[in-house]
Amino acid sequence: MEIPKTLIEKLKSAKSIIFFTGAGISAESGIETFRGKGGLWNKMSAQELASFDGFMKNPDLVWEWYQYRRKIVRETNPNAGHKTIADFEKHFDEVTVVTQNVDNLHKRAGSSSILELHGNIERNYCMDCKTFYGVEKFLESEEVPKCEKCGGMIRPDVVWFGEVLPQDIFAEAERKAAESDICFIVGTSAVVYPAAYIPIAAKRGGSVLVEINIEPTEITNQTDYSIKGKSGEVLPEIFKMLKEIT
Ligand code: BJW
Ligand code: ZN
Repeated sequence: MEIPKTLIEKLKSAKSIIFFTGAGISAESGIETFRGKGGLWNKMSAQELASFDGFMKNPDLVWEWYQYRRKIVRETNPNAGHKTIADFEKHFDEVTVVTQNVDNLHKRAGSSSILELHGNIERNYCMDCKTFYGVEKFLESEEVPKCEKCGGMIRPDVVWFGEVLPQDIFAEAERKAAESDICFIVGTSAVVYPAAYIPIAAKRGGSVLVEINIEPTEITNQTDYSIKGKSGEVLPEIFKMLKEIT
């Protein structure tokens, strides 16, 4: 793994950093990615499992799939990539994590400013009265539970295909991206929109784009630095080099 010295120099004078993260950052924790080798969408239908229509067609199947993934999330832990991102807060005035992940691992690693674009698998809400429920509430339910207040169907608080992202969170993410000095793009294929506009907003605002991924992606040719490697190895190395010169 080759970390360019000029990147470390740029980091030295940076004040505001954003990390735009995707499923790849959690791969080393044991959570499957969606695309690429071994990705979830290679063996399962995205349309059936991650869309409103899919849920309405077969609610219990979709619910069961989310319960299965929740169990995996609870059994895993943040890895060196998540932890290093949290450590960046010790060195920079402003560090924002903009994540497409729903797994809560950035929070568990200790990051304090996290914008979740696609929701959080550890929350549910009632489709009728919009009451929110924590993950513990229906942990043992094998079928879609009913709301305690109104009897409505409970669904995971995640953003499915065709659904609108939480608008205030997306707007805040765009603003932080445009104001950032450096934007790390970590472990994402950068094919899902509108989330993939975040690094573009950063670039338009003059930010330096740094990609960390085991493979080239849709955004690679727009980045200033593309570092090939696992995020759990590359991020700690960058942080180590940064500490050595500051
Ligand atoms: C490593 C590594 C290691 C591995 N270290 N790296 C054009 C413009 C705008 C929208 C669209 C458009 N064309 C189509 C659309 C619609 C659609 C979309 O973008 N589709 C594309 C796939 C084509 N977008 C939507 O539907 C969005 N909503 C929307 O557009 O609303 C507006 C609207 C509403 C109504 C009508 C019309 C418009 C919503 C998108 C919601 C995405 N939801 C999911 C599921 C979330 C819940 C759940 O988890 O179950 O979000 S899908 C899935 O993809 C998940 C992810 O957050 C998202 C992104 O995936 P990510 O994180 O990039 O993962 P992978 O697997 O793709 O990549 C992993 C990467 O890691 C790889 O590159 C590996 O190499 C790498 N890696 N190990 C470093 N150790
Ligand atoms: Zn309700």
